[in-house]
Amino acid sequence: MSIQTVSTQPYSDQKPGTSGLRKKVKVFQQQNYLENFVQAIFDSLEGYQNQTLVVGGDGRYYNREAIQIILKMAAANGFGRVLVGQGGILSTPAASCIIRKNNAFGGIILSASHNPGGPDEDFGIKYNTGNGGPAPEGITDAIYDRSKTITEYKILEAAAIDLDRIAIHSLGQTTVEVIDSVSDYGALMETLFDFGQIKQLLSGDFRFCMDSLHAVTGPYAKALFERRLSAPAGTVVNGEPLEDFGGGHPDPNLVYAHDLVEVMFGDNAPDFGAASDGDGDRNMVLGSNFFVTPSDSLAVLAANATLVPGYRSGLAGIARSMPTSQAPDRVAEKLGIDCFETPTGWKFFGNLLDAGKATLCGEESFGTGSNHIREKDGLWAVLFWLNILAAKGQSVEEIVKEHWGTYGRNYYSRHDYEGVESDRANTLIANLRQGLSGMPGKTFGPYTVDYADDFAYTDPVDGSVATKQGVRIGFTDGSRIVYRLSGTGTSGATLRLYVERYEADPAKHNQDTQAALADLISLADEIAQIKTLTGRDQPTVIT
Ligand code: VG1
Ligand code: CO
Repeated sequence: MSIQTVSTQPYSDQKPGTSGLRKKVKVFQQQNYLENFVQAIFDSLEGYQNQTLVVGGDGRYYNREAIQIILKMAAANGFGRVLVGQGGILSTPAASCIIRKNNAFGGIILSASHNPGGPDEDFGIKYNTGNGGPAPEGITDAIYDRSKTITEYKILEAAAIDLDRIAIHSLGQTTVEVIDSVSDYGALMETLFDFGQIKQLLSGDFRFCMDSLHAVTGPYAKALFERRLSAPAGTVVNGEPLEDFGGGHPDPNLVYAHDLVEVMFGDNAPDFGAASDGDGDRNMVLGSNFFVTPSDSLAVLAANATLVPGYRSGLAGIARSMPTSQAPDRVAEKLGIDCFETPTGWKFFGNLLDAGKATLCGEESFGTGSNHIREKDGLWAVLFWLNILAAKGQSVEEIVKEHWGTYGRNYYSRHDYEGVESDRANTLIANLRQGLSGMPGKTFGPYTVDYADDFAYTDPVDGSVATKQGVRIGFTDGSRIVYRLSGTGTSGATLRLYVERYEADPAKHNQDTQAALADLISLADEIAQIKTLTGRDQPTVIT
């Protein structure tokens, strides 16, 4: 086995977005495209000689080929040990768990998360650091810079590793261990939740449906819920990971997880329903005929955290991404703890978690997590809900409505305009930015603008600054409109509009969300001229 140094030409488009580099599979299959990016990652790091690297992905099309390339490049670049999930499978939270448990130098996760998979769909790759979390912007910027000037990469000439059997292999001087994808993660969950109490709930009359959407959580959910926690066989549906996720979007929301939504809003609906995304870091939770918004979910978990063994001693703080509703802020206020507001993307939570400033984190995009790892964690959120349901003996709807009764309700919705021409989307945002300084004090019907800005964030731990993270317009009654462009898409631009209104009066807590937000939604269009500038009459996805 010899190390080859291969000459290459740089690509100009390898800038990581909200969560790693995501492109069409066909783009990744171009000559040396993946190799260049992997070498750019290694070239941006220091001190990894003889250290451990964790590698795994969500099982989508091209996962296995990519892993074989990465293993040979890790060996040629001098890693001492590589841990790879069996079959190339590691959910994003499991990868984070394994990096931390093994004191690895870092990890490479292959996923385009909730984006579709298959030969004509999406692939993705991202680097996580030794704390188990997504690389911060300092590192992703360095990787991008390096990718623009790269001239060669190193790869070992060797046969492919058998990824399907748990075994230890030698690749040149490097040890490659094919490990069980589930066991370390399952053991961590067991330290956090009252498995006895949950088991009692799941083995009784309580009915639970977990939809893994043919993505990575299938094996994890079956091991945890059906085997370890005695839920009936068949509780986990669509539990076989498929390279194309069965042709769907592995995105746990009301639109793409429609089979589950039909079950949960049908006759004789189960008590609890949940779904997770392609790489297992997102979650959607539903009660019988009842949808819990991700922002409310974070608030409810925070308010009830001390019912769960891993959080018995309380929370140090809560963190939420800027567009997430302010429901968690109200819980933090009552608990007398901080609530941090960060830019979109889990990488911004890492420092707060490492510094012990936040215990729970969440995003409106169906992401919830805690300091147990450094990624959002879909099945963790499902277990957290099950633990609360078991401890309180109430239904999902009762728990959420009681929560609104105590804290008030933040009506909240996100409208996505997918596949908009990039020029049109950029013009819309540029126009908004230009108008910001004149906004405060303006009135629109009953709404008076309190503040208007382009969100900037200074990390309270390392002082790093992130600018241009989304246009916010806040009104004097606490309502908000937020506009930003997605950083995870692979074609055209996706405009995201986030709308929020607070309602203190319990008599007004049972309105339909879109109706309750209707005047703000039309105001959002009036201010940004969404219909005119995007050429779209309505959003592609409403959550
Ligand atoms: C989206 C979400 C963001 C999330 C990111 C990665 O980003 O809005 O909250 O962190 O996806 O999630 P964007 O830039 O498209 O809005 V995942 O499950 O891809 O790892
Ligand atoms: Co994901």
